[in-house]
Amino acid sequence: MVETVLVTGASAGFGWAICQELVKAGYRVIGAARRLEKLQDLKEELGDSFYPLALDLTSTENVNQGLASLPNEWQEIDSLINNAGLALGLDKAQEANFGDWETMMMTNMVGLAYLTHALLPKIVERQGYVINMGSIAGTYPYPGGNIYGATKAFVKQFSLNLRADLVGTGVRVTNLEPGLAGGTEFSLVRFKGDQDKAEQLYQGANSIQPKDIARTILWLLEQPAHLNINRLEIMPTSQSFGPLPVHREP
Ligand code: NDP
Ligand code: 8X3
Repeated sequence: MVETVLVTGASAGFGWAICQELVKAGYRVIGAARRLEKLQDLKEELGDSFYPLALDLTSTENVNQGLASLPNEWQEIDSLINNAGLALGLDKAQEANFGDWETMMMTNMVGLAYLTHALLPKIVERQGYVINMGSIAGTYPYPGGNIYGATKAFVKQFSLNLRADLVGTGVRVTNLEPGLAGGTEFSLVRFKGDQDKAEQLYQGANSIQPKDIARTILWLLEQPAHLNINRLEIMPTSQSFGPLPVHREP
């Protein structure tokens, strides 16, 4: 039986590469995002094993409509890759825009939780898998990471708490926590279209690439059913840890 996997954030970056990798490996993939035209391009490439689903995670109504619109042959979803998400801005909390905070919370937490809640009964029935896209930002604080990091800490704890509830069902849950990753729209979105600023971040860093994440997702899905990888933190070799700063009075 070919498994069906729903991947959010399929119109760019990690999600795009995950869809490519999973279809190549023989899965049926529903790719969800707001930009349907991008998903149609992916459909051109991937063919009948891919279904493009227009869906805005910030609207529960829109998520309901999207799921209800799936044709019968795409209704039986085994596994969910909650990959969609975003950071907006890198301002200090005291200078940040609250609208940006709301968008991050609505997308990275509320949307992710709503979709998971909607699909979980099916996933339990089919003993599937939930893979959530966390981040190192959910563990290590950094200046300007305020709400973005907090949303990823939510995703991490939600993943672990799902494990606590799902024990005995055969459903697996993983929180995947990447560090600096280029080749996606992430920084362009964070810096609101400032291409130079976005590019500078990756210069000389040999950062994680979408293909690395896609291969990791496939590896997770293909682990034997008796193994659950709870959390998986990945960094580029070039990224490491720094000392904690101390502010000193002059
Ligand atoms: P991209 O910006 O390239 O992709 C983000 C995806 O999320 C897009 O497909 C976008 O599609 C989708 N998305 C955003 N908002 C919504 C929404 N309201 N409804 C539905 N889909 C939405 O970023 P990445 O591929 O880099 O990021 C993917 C995930 O990985 C995110 O959760 C991010 O936080 C996480 N991550 C990224 C890292 C990095 O350094 N790149 C490192 C660690 C984690 P559309 O605009 O068409 O809706
Ligand atoms: C993206 C990684 O370090 O820019 O989640 O927050 S980071």
